[in-house]
Amino acid sequence: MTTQDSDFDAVVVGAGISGLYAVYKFRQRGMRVQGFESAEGVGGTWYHNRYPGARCDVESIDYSYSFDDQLQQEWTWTERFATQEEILRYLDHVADRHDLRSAYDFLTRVTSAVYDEKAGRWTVTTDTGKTITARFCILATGVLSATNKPDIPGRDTFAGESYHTGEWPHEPVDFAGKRVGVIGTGSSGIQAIPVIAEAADQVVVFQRSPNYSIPAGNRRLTDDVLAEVKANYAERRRLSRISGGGTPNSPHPKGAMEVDEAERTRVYDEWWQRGGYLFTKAFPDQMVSKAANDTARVYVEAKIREMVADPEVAEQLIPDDHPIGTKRIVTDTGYFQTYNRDNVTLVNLRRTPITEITASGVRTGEASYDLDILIFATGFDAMTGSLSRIDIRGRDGRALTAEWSAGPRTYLGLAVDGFPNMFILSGPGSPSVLANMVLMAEQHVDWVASCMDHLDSHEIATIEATREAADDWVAECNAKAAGTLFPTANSWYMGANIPGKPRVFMPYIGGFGNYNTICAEVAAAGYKGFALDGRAASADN
Ligand code: N01
Repeated sequence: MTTQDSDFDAVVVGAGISGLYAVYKFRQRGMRVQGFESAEGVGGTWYHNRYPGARCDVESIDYSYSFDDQLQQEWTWTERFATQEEILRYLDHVADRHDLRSAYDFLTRVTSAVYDEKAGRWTVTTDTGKTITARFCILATGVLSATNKPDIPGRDTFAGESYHTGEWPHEPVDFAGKRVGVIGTGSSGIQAIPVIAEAADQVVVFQRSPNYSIPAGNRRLTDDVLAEVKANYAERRRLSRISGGGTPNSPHPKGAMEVDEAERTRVYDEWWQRGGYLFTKAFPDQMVSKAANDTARVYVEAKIREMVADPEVAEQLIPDDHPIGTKRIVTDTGYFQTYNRDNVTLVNLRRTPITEITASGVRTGEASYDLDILIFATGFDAMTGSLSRIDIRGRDGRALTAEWSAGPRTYLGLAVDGFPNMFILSGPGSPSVLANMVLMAEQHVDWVASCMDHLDSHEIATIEATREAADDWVAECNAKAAGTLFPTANSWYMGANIPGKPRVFMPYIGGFGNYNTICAEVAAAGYKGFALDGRAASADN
């Protein structure tokens, strides 16, 4: 390889939704782009999370790219909430349609990204021994991709088949006649358990914390529905971009405490029918006022009691440790009813914690459960885990992990002071997981591409967040979170699921629409809060 062959305009780490679009967009600008992806194919989260029942909790017609109008007109989503398989097929199609695979080295994990101050370039090395340099380093590493397998005593001694939902094998897992244990009742566990229960002989659910979950109300999309959506796609996308969460759904005009009980129930009935995590958005005060939240909580808890035949089991499935919505509400299909089956057992780890995993199964303080298959639905080192697993170094060899030892610090979620020409896509400090991740990715990539246009047209080599701007943005993110009920939950949003991880509410919770406006204003002001070629930008440059 000649030196020139290994020098690129941009390196894109990750071939998920944001990485693929970044490659597309940067190539449109005429850039030489090198992509790296640790998996064998494209898709990111949707490549790895193949567990039974895996589906998106954002409607398929919204959870899809908007940049290619012909694509959105041509593609036919079959269900309201797409399966993992359908989303992966879609992303494969996008990659083929725009020849995006050719930019990537697959089965290649980036191990380090180091900024060379003298050259003003990033040096990126991989586990395959490849080293390249690039002017821009784009981290599209995903927010729910670094799996968390808790350090339970004896974890690796289990002699049967063992899987993590986030690293699911490509070959089908045969549950027939098997005794299956599932540890974890977050979105992954709650989606997988009903499907596994249909096939397996026995399912034992090891639940540490119950979760709120709302039926998806999934259905096939008819030709008429699709025709209407497609005729109005531009408006649908416009509404999504100014919305709080990146979909065209807006809450009731009044707060839950401003309407009478009949109206409140009518609204909750309506949002219950819409299905899934959107329930958080029924009333504008639901996530900021405990009293308002309690009305939503009581409504959902009554539904759980209706769905579960055994009242004692129902009580154990009702959360008592967080306001509804402060952990992501799960979007399920038949979850609570699964506990009415004879072959499903709930083990309440709050009462009897797991003491160890043995060769034959799981032991709690009270009993031993012999299993053939053990599934870890135990989540992710969310938002920062995929970044901290790469040795990322900015000016003076400063490590990103050290800079973030008290929690992630970014400006706009996009940039970090001391790390010039590095952009994080959909990461901490941006609306990220609180928004529709596809439109989020497009917004970030479009912003970065416009920024590159600005740099090039002004002959500016580097852009870097100022420390002051990052400090202010972190303070703004914290203030926004503090005005809500979210920090009261031990959620992965807060880093609370990973022992030793700093407790910081990581996404920006000021709303996707507001965030888009802020990013546009920063750009219009000559990249306010950024230093261009080492000089702090001001409103008049
Ligand atoms: O992970 P989680 P997930 N012993 O962290 C339990 C998105 N997603 O993969 O709460 C026993 O939510 C843990 O218990 P606790 C979505 O944004 C979306 O399910 O820590 N249990 C919890 O029950 C979602 O929020 C979709 O007490 C242990 C579970 O494991 C996010 O991904 C589908 C334990 C982990 O739940 C993460 O969801 C799937 C231990 N030592 C995922 N350690 C859709 O689009 C952990 N747990 C629908």
